[in-house]
Amino acid sequence: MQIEKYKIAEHNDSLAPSLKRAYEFLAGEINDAESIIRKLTDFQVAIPSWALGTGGTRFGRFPGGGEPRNLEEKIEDIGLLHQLNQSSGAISLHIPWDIPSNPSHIKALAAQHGLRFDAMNSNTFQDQPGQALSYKFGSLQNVNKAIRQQAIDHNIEVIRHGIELGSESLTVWLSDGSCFPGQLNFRHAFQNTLEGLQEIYKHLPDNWKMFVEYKAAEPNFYSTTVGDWGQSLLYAQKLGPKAYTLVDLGHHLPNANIEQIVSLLLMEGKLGGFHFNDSKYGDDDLTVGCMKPYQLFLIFNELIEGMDARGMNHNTDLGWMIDASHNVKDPLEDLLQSVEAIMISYAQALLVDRNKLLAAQQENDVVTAQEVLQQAFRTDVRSLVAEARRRAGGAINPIALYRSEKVRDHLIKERGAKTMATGL
Ligand code: LRH
Ligand code: MN
Ligand code: MN
Repeated sequence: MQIEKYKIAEHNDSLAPSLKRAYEFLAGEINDAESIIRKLTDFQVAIPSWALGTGGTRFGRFPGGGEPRNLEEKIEDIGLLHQLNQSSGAISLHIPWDIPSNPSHIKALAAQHGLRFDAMNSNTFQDQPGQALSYKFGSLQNVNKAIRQQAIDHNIEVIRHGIELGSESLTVWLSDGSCFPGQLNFRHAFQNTLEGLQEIYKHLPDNWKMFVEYKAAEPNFYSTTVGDWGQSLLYAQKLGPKAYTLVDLGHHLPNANIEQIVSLLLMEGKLGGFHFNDSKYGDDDLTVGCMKPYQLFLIFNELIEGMDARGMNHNTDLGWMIDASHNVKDPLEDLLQSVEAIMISYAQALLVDRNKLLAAQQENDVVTAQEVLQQAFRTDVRSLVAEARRRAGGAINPIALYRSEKVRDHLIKERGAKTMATGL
């Protein structure tokens, strides 16, 4: 379903006076609101195809109704999000959950909704029906060469699907590792994995990037073969210039300083992309910004500092993706909240007075450095983000409009109350 343009206009008219008051006040308080609005308008975050259904827990799955039944409906859902916030102009697919049976039709449908295809994700962490060999003891790391080859072939197939759709990157996340001491020879596991990645790398078109995603633990709980940013960077460096590290916010050991990781990866030109989410305990995949908004701001602060130092384009030079989904919210409302949290943190980080911060750092003036950061973080930028959205043709309050238009009820009527999207 789509929301008629006049509905967005009516909604915006009703909220325009209060937005105008808030925005004009803020624009008078900060430097160059217009340039921040332009950056916010350009900034697009890819939505993961697997977040459109109510995510599973290890113990059960409770679909909420009206979930997309196929890739076409997933694209329609993201089209709707993009209509509302004008910041979700890309989709990230997971194969085989989203095999496009008719790629040119899928490509055209996405284009109709103003969406492009962000990174393609491969899946060698589950066995699929009819699959010849099992990944129970890993995929690229496996002691069995035939299993390694099966995983390599799958990744090459994912690249092929991506080429047909116009994607330009492959994200490889491996669940490979071990659950018990002694289970695995770490060196052999690393070498097998590197050889497999090298084989896959050979099949990347010239304009493609490979993102090597790391994760500290789960499903393996003793060792993970791409367990942290150091290991991912090691693979990426050995692979070559098209390989980069991908940071998923939920994939670190507790209290890891993610902003420092980001800064150093950027310095090395090896940060490729992001999976945004939030967490309290582990890879919780919660809504972005719901637990640690200050951490998110500090990460964006380093992103902007590092990207500007390297002359990078904020929107196009890194892969921005959400990787969040869970089981108690309407997935579309949840994604609207996640994108909003990203835009807010980005806007706050754009407000940081970099010259003043650098001067304070040079003088070891710790108090001023903290003041500079917190001045930006404590600025309420919601009207700036809403104004950027309004000017781009989106809704001033996407969730309010989604609710008043009863989108979920329509989706349930159209698709049924018992549908379940493919995914975790
Ligand atoms: C692994 C992960 C990875 C997968 C996705 C479904 O935890 O973050 O990105 O592809 O979840
Ligand atoms: Mn991820
Ligand atoms: Mn994850």
